[in-house]
Amino acid sequence: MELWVTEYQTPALGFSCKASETLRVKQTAFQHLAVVVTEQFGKMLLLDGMVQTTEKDEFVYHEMITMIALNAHPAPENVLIIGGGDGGALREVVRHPGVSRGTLVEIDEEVAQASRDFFPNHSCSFNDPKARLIIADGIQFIKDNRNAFDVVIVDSTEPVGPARALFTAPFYESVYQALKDDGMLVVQSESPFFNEDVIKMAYSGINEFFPITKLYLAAIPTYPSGLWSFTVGSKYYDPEKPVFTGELDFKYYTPEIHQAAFELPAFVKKIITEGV
Ligand code: AG3
Repeated sequence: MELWVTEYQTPALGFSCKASETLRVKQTAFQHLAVVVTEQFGKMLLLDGMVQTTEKDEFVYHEMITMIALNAHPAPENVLIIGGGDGGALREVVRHPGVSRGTLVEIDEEVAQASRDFFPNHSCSFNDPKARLIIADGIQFIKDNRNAFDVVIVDSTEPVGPARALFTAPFYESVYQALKDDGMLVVQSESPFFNEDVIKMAYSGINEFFPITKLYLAAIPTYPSGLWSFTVGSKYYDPEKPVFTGELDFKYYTPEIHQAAFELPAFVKKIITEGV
C-alpha cells in the first residue's frame, strides 16, 4: 500500500508527497503535529496539516529568513527568534560570526522535542553556546523586553491558531519597542499567489511603526505555490544592502541574491502598493 501525505494549500489545491513512514502524530496543547518520511524531501514536519520544514529544502527558508537582516545589520549581536521551534533559523543565527547571543522563544515544546528526536540538522543549534531556548509565549516575552535586540525574526506558522496575534499591529509595535534604535524585524509573510491578505496585513502593520518596510522573495518548493515572501521592518539600516564581508558557506544565499530578492514581480509590487 502506498502512503501519501497531502497539504491542502487552498480548498482547490493539494500538495502530495509519497511517504515511507510516519514517525509521530499527536495533538499537542497548541496544534496537531506530524513527522513523516517523504521520498522527495526527506523527513517533513507538519503542524495543523501544513508543511513547516523538510530536510531537503529547509536551507532556502532558514538562510533567507535570517541572513538578509543579519548581513544588512553591521552588528547583529543580540538576536531573538519568535517561533521556529524546529531550530533551523536558530542554527543560521548562531553560526553568524557577528552574533553573540541567539534566543529562541517557542510556545509549543513538542515542536522542539520533535526536532530533537527527528531533525538533528535543525536541532543541533539548541546545543550551541550562543543559543538559548525558551518555551514561552513570544507575545508576552516581547512585551517584557525594551531596547534589547538588534534583530528580531518571526518564524511563525500561518495566522491561524497560536500564531494569529503575530500578524497584528500591536505585536509589531511591541517588537519595535523591544528592538534597539537601529534594529530590524523580519517576518515570514506567506505566498504572494495565495495569501495576498496576509502580506497586506504584515506589510501595513510593520509599516505603521518602522520607517523602512520592504518585502523580499525566495523559492521554496514545499510551501504553497513555491514562491514565498518575507517582510522586513528596519529602524535605520537599508535591509537591501549586504554589509557583511566575511565568509560563510551558503546553499541559497549569495550577496547577489540578497539584492535580487527585493526585486518584485509586478503583481507582488501591486499587493504592497495598493494598500489594505
Ligand atoms: N514556518 C512557516 C511555514 C509556513 C508554511 N505554510 C504552509 N505550509 N501552508 C516554518 C517554520 C520553519 N522553521
